[in-house]
Amino acid sequence: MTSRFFLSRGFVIIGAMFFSGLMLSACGSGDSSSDPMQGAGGAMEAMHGEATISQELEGIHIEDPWARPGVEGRMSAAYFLLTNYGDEDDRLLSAASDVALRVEVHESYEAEEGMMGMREVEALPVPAGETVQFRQGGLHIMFIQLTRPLSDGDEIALTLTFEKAGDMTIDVPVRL
Ligand SMILES: [Cu+2]
Repeated sequence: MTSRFFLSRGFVIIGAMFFSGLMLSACGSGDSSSDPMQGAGGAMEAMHGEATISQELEGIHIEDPWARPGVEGRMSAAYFLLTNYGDEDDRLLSAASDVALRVEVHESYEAEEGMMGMREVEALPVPAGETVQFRQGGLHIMFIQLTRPLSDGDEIALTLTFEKAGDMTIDVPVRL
């Protein structure tokens, strides 16, 4: 099952009424930069000046996880760097957390001029020896319908299920 969300800069005000500004910025549409990837990179640098957190299992290494604050009933997103130090290619099959009714692996993309969309990725390749970046304006873990508010300073548990490495539960700090 694939979810699709489309946002247009022209619809930002309407979108904000329904989904809140957090969802817009979670998916990179809030960025006024003409290049969403470049804009996201700059935001990441600004937000990642703190000490990094690393968690590892079966050759799968998660670095610097963080999630956006969010309002109960709305959306949020989580980001991290995912590296496969193992000898075999793997795939990220799903994500789960008790902080949201639905948790999906999403990618943002430019649907057409001025439009940003995001869609579910059902089996994300994580090739041996490579790092996959989850970041604003790109891949992200989408929390849909938060079961509780997420506030700066909270920590949430996120379980990632890999085809070969199996389940990996990581602690994800919530921060601005
Ligand atoms: Cu999303």
